[in-house]
Amino acid sequence: MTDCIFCKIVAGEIPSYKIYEDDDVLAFLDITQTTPGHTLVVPKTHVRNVLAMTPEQAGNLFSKIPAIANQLTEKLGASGLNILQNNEAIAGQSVFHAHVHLIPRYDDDSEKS
Ligand code: DGP
Repeated sequence: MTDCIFCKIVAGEIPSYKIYEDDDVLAFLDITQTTPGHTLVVPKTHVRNVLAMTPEQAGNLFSKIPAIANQLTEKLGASGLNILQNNEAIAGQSVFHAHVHLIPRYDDDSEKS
């Protein structure tokens, strides 16, 4: 999709700090860094959100989450991790290319979520 910021990140047209990449997904640091290591995992093929996904698209995305989440948690020394996923504006989605937030949690972080 020509006007999608995450499609541009996938294409390398906008820089990102890559955490993980394979044929189906790209994981990169979220620009907002809710906590250090806050990462977004996106499908390389444009799809609006989970509500618009086929089962195959969902499987290709969500099957990668445990390994990426474990890698982040271990490398950053986090004590846990939030997995968040917003669908449509009413639910907090601001970028309309499906993505999963991985938010590492630390014993001394100030996030209340
Ligand atoms: P959501 O609100 O669930 O749609 O989350 C969208 C996230 O995308 C938000 O946490 C900020 C992040 N974001 C928006 N633009 C960029 C960008 O250009 N680069 C990166 N790395 N993250 C972005």
